[in-house]
Order: sequence, then structure tokens, then C-alpha cells
Amino acid sequence: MPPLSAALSTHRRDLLKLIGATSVATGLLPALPARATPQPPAPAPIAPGIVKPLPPEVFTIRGTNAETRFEAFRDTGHLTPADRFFVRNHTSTPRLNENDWRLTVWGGALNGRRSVDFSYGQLRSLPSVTRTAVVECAGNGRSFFTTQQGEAVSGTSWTLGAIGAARWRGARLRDVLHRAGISSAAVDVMPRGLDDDFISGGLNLGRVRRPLSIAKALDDVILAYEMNGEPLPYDHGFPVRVIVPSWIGIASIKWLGDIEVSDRPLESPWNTQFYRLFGAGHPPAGSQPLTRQTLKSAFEIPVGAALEVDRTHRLTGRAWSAAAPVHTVEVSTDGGAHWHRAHLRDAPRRHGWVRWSLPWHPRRTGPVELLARTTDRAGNRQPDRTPHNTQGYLFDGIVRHPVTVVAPG
Ligand SMILES: Nc1nc2c(c(=O)[nH]1)N[C@H]1C(S)=C(S)[C@@H](COP(=O)(O)O)O[C@H]1N2
Ligand SMILES: [Mo]
Repeated sequence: MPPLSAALSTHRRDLLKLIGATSVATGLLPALPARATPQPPAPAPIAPGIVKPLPPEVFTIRGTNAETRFEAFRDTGHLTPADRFFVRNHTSTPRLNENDWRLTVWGGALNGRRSVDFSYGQLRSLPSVTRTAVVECAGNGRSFFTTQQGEAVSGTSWTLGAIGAARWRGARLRDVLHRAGISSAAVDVMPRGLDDDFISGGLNLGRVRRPLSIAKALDDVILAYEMNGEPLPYDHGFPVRVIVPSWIGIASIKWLGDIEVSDRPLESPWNTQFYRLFGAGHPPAGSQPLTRQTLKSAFEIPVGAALEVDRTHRLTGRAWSAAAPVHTVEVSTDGGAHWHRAHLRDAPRRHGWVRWSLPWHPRRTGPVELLARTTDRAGNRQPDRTPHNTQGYLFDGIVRHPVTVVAPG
């Protein structure tokens, strides 16, 4: 991780590059024929508050967030490089300094002491674990409630790219809690981020935080300081973030600052008013707070791609399930009448995704909706539609992926 000043000057260099590009284009103007309307260079997309570059061929900007285009995974391996990893920010990325950083563990379920601090160095000197896990937003796929099911939902209109897989290295939350003196009375812990307070509908909801049961906290949660062998990038939680394998993305708090350890159940807006299922068919106060993600599959082909007729195309994509390793992926090129088993290119494992492929030799021109569906080893299979919830969480339905088969050009 570059020191703050270096990062700032990188940012300045990027700005200069933009300015440079503009003046080069301006310099060309006199040479253009008089009739041509000068086209200014397309501005680089900007999501307020995201530090890393967001090239338009990789990301779709959605408010303060950036979704990875699924076709941008095609030439990546099993792991998602940090520069292609989606960003979900409630506010904006803080540029923290690891030397000033402290993790404070506090609350009513610590033996004797009121709070215990860990420096970055102390956290890094604890035994480390490394594990591959996807981080997937609870709202990934949300837009399909509307486009496929005709239902209104609130929240960011993600397609399927609010997910990425990385190799995370860090300390076990369990070890940190034990070192802090957690008592047997603990029932919940609540990690909280150091990013700005989140304002929603004019109300200040405070800093992003969400409780976690003690059972999960002591199981497989890690406090990660590395992503794919490098220090965490600013946008993904530098210097330390929580990684909660198999749970919805909001559990994996970035820019971790403190953890409350409580002998009573904890609440925050992120487990009461958000991240429950609301609406018809759900209790008035919503379902239980969401924990585990669902299962999905996706094509690594641009939506609306033109594929030549009478040629063999290699359809590729990815599939994943939070409940169990992927068992099968099936693809239909005729609207669901026939399904073909795709070849799995990775050994299916929990918390990861698998790359899959299937050859396809279309013999007729025209529009086609490709379908993919996955089944996991626990027997879960993607349904034709997902029961509605007003905030559009946990979409798991089969997604129709339109392409066009065209005559040879
Ligand atoms: N402090 C903090 N942590 C956070 C968030 C946030 O806005 N602030 N967003 C959460 C949500 S909703 C998701 S889906 C994941 C996204 O992680 P990423 O941006 O590294 O992809 O981070 C989670 N952790
Ligand atoms: Mo999320």
C-alpha cells in the first residue's frame, strides 16, 4: 500500500492524465474538416468516493458503487484481481493510515476490562489464516426482480456483478476476541467501519455496523489485511476489513475500527430496517436478519452480444452457492426446453465460485435468450422466479441472457 502522500500524488497524476488527454484532443481540432462536429473524449466514469480507476469496459457506475461487468471476468482466473473487484460504498472510501489505525474491542461481555486496543502490527503478529471467499452483496441480481418479474424494489439496480472472489489473509476474529478477554456471556459482536456516518432519507444512521452471532464470530470470520497477496486496497477496506464467509456482503465490514462484544442481542439499522425480507409473505417487522447468501450463475458474455451462425462458440460463465459447493451447471439455448450440462473448470469448493464452459453451435440467426442454472451439493437449485421482497435481496432466479445470432459478417 503506498503511503498517503504517494496515493494522493497518484491521484493527481490521474487528473493530469485526464487534463492532458483533453488538451491533446483540443490540439487536434484545427486539423479536422470544418463539417465534422468535434467529439470531446468520453469522460472517465466517476463514482464519488471510490479511489481506484473505474474503466468503463470493466465497471458500471451505480451511484457511490461500481459493479463489475460480468464479461470482464472472462479473462481473469478463479480469483478476481483487486482492480476488477466491485465496490459497494454507503458513503465514500476513507484513506486511512495503518500507523494511526487502532482496533478497539469493547463491550459488556469482556472479562474485567472495558476495552482492548490492537495496533496494525499487533494484529499482523497474530497467527494468520488465508482463505478464498467470495464477497457478494445481498442485493446482487436485484434488477431482475423488475426486468424479469415486473416487481418494484428499492436499492441499487445491480445485475449480477456485485460479486468477486479473492484470497483473504488475516487474523482469526476468534483469536482477537480471546485475546481481548471475551466472556462466556457473549451472544453478539458488532464490527463497525471508520467511514463517514451514513445518512438515509435525511436521518443520520451513524457508522456502518452490523451484528454477528457469537457462533459465527468464533467460527470462520477473519480480520483481513491482505487481498490476493497484497495489502487491502483503499476501496476494499484498508487497513483491515472483516470477511464473513458465505454471508451477505454487508457483514464483511470494511475499514474496521471497533468491535462491540455484548451479552445481549445487538441491533443496528443494518439488521433491523435493512437486510431483512419485507413485504407480502413476510412478517410485518421483516424476516429474521439475513445471514447467508443464495446461489446464482452468470454468463461472461456481454448482454446483447452478436454471435455468428454456423460456428462453434464457447459459452463461459461462473456459478456459486453460499450453502454448499456447486454440483452442476446447466445451460439452455432454447428458452428452457432442453438443458445441457456445462463443463466445470474448477474443483467446486465452499465459499468460492466455479468457472464453467459449454460449446454452442447455433444453426439459425435471430435473437436467443441463453439461460444458466446451478444446483449445489445441498440440493438447492435456482428457481424460475424469486419470491418478492421490497428491498430486492437474495435474488436467485434463473436469469435470461439475451444475445443475437447473426449471419457471417
Ligand atoms: N465500513 C463499511 N463496510 C462495508 C460497506 C460500507 O459501506 N462501509 N459496504 C458493505 C456492503 S453492502 C458490501 S456488499 C461489501 C462490499 O465490499 P467491496 O466494496 O469490497 O466489494 O462491503 C460491506 N462493508
Ligand atoms: Mo451489499
